[in-house]
Amino acid sequence: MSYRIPEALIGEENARLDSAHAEDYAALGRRLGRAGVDIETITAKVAAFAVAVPTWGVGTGGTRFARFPGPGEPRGVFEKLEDCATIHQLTRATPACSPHFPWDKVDDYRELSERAAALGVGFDAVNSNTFQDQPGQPLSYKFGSLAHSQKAVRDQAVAHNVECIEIGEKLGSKALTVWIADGSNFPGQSNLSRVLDFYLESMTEVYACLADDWRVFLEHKLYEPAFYSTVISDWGTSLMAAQALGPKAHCLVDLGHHAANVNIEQIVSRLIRAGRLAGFHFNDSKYGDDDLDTGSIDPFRLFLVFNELVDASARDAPGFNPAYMLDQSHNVTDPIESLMVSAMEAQRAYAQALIVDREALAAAQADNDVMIAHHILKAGFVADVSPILAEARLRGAGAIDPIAVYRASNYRKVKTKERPAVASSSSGIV
Ligand code: RM4
Ligand code: MN
Ligand code: MN
Repeated sequence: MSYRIPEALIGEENARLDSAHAEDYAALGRRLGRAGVDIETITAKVAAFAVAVPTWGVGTGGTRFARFPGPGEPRGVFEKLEDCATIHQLTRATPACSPHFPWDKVDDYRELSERAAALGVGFDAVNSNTFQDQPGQPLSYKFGSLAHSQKAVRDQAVAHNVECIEIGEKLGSKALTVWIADGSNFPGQSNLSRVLDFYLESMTEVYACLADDWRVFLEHKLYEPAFYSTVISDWGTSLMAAQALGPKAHCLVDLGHHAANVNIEQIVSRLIRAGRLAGFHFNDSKYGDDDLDTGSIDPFRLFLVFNELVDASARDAPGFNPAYMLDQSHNVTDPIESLMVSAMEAQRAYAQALIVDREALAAAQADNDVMIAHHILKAGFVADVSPILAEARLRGAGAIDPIAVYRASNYRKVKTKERPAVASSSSGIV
């Protein structure tokens, strides 16, 4: 049996921190209470918040220049599941993982489901991959996939997406996420109208294979790997496509997939308004699709996104049911540590948005009292809600300080022995 962090170690580490934590939680409770916020309500909501971990995120990522693999990396999906389960064990915030095919292909999906269940994790949206060629693949995706100029390539890409749905059904997933790299590098290389028609034709076939309780998430991205035009480049195109396909199609917002300075929270609000927000791929960025850790560069923007989500939930926006996932590339950190911290950063932004006084905010907005409106919103962002997050973990038998327990456990060292490196590990994004 492979190594798992002993529950006793979590208990010991928690015991060390417990009294200081209890003091901090009580103090924050009193502070929030004075502002009319019940800390218990917030803690319960934070405890119920879940964000999925991408299976491709637990391997070390890389850039197009190099990848520097870390020790003890998972060598296949079964080992990726162990790492996902460890992240959940300590944070209690990541009960599901989001698999990517064919990277996570196995012969026996029942065995995979059973292993996941034994580890205490489930499966979120399945991701298709028509942005790379696989060994032995008959036709190349070099010039596109679902929107390729040739029908035979489009058919192959459709068949792959249908296979992903079939695999997802075996794993208990309820959604397919489709991100395509299709686009062009030169003006004139492709017909900008025709490629969108091809995409819609292909996606109509994929859509037809969705069960009644399934959804398809369309993920837009401005550029890269195509550098002149991208077929599903922005939320406008994504929404147009979702509306053309039908009610099961929704628009997924990957935070890194926008032009610099774009107002992402406003995009989120528009998609909610249209009843088409699929959910998120959380990450952070400075320049482009950097895939840096969630909340590491611009936590205020993350808070503003959550502010829209809490606002939508408070007014019961029709069709509002977002799926939360992380999508990051960990090039210089231990992926398990990055994913734990990122899940907690998403929870932090959520908690901060929950404590905003929405009635007072609406009143200030109605009065055009600009400074007070801004001040009310900002009060949520500047509040240190860490004790709420720790309390939610503690109540779920997680760790008050997940990083400390992880380091004390020597998990990575043990896994390095358990998982001797193989020549061609499929871990991580390069
Ligand atoms: C893309 C996109 C997709 C992810 C791949 C690995 O940029 O974000 O969601 O599946 O990267
Ligand atoms: Mn993504
Ligand atoms: Mn991306």
